[in-house]
Amino acid sequence: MSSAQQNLSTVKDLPNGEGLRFSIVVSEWNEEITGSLYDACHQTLLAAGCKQEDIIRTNVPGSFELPLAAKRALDSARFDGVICLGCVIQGETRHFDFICDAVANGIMRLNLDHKIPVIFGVLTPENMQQAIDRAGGKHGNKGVEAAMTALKMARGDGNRTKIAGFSS
Ligand code: DLZ
Repeated sequence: MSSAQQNLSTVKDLPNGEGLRFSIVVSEWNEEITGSLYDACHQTLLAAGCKQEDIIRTNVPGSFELPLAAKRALDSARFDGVICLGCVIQGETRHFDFICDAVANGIMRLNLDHKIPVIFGVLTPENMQQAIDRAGGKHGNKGVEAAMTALKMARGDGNRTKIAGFSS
């Protein structure tokens, strides 16, 4: 995740995406932010060698709906990975906490229940400026990171462990 301390959105060592199919689920809340996340994510997948026709975008009304749309994509058995993109901005009530907890838990559950990676590409900033900074601003673009993570996990590079004397 990008932060004031580090920007992980630079594309180096882009994993090979040839032959991989991805679903990208995009929340319509804070559309100017999620649109930028999507554009960067989509471009990264194309740069990795994914075919345009193998990248399917689905919109949902808000971040709370991301896990259900991701589950539908998983159940279709059409994809090697699902990328969830959203932006929940902290408000004055506890709504923020409920949405963030529900989305994070829902996506984690899908990861553990299915053999297909589901990526948490949801910004949870305190204000719009922090969101802008992470959606193509001074802290990079989390959409790039989400695509990189999806590529690594879909290829299996993200779950290989090297322990002395043991190869998985
Ligand atoms: C209701 C709501 C609010 C207040 N804020 C956000 C937000 O900042 N980001 C976001 O993605 N969605 C928000 N939503 C909508 C909820 O995610 C959800 O769509 C509704 O509660 C309906 O289930």
